[in-house]
Amino acid sequence: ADWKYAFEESLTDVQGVYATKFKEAVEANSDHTITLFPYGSLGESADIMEQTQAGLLQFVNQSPGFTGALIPEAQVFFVPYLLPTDQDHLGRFFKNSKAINEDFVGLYANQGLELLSMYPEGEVAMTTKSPVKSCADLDEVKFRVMTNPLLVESYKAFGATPTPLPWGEVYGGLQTNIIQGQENPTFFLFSTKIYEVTDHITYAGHNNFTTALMANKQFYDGLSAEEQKVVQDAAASAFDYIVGYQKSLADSELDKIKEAKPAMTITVLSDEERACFKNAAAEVEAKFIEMTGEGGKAILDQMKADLDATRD
Ligand code: 6CS
Repeated sequence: ADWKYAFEESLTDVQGVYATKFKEAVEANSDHTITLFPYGSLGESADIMEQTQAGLLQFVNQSPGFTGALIPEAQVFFVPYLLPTDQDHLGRFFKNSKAINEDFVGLYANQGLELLSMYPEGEVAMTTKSPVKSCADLDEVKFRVMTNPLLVESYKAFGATPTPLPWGEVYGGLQTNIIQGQENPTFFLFSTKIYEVTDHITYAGHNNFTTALMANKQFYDGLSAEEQKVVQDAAASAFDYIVGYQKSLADSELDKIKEAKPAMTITVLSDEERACFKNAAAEVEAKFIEMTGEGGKAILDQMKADLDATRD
C-alpha cells in the first residue's frame, strides 16, 4: 500500500531528512511505498496530528511543543536545562531511555498513537529584535512559543510575555512586530530565514529541540508482525542517521547565517548571564508537576535517572 507521512518542516530540514531515511528503509524492505507531506502541504502541525488521529494519514512527525496540549506529560521537554547540550549524551539518552522508549510509548498509545521514535534537532536559540543578556532584557518582549502550556510558563518565568502561535504566523509576526522574539534550533533559523526579521541570536543552553515520529495506532496494530518490524527498524535506522547528521548542523548553519547577515549579533551567554534562566527552571518544574500530577512526576524522575545513566 501507499502510506502517507506528514511532518512539520521542509524536506531538507532535519525532520525531512529523517523522513527520507525512514521512507527509503521501508521501501527497501517491503512492498509498501511512502508519500511524504512536508510542512505546509496539509496545514499546520495541529492539522497533521488531527488527520493522523482520524486515520487519514498513517505517520506524523510532531514535536512535543505541539503534542503537549494533547499529552500533558510530553511538556516535560520544556523544563529548562533538563536536557544536556552535549550531543553525544543526548543521542545515548534518546536511544536508551526507559522514559522515552517505554513510558512515553504508553502515554501516546492512550491517544491512539504508536510512538516510534523521539530524536533531537539541536540546541534551541532565542532570536530577538533587541539584545538578550539576561532575563531583564526579555521584559515587555512578546516572545512566540509553540502552543504548549509549559513553554508559556517557561517564558513567563524568564520574564517575557509568551505568545503561543502556530509556526505559519511567526515570520509575519516578527515582520509586523506583533512579536519581538522566538526560539528554534540554529538550522531552522537559517532555513526559514528567521534571521531576516530578527537581529540577535542568543544561546542560553536552556533546551534542545525534541521531536517525535508516530503512527496511527489502529493502522499500526493492523500490520503483520513482519511489517511492524520493518516500521520499527526503519525508525531505528533513521534515528541513528539523524543523531549524527544534526550534530555539526548548528555550526554549519550558523556560518551560513553570518554570511547572509553579517550584522547579526551572536551571543553565547556566560554562566553568570545564564543564572536567571537557570533559576527559573525550578519554578517551571514545579508547574509541570502541578499540571501533570503523580504521573508527570514519575516520568520526570525517570528521565533524570535515564540522563544520569547515559552520562559518560
Ligand atoms: O517552532 C516551530 O513551530 C517549528 N520548529 C521546528 C524546529 N520544527 C517544526 C516546528 O513547527
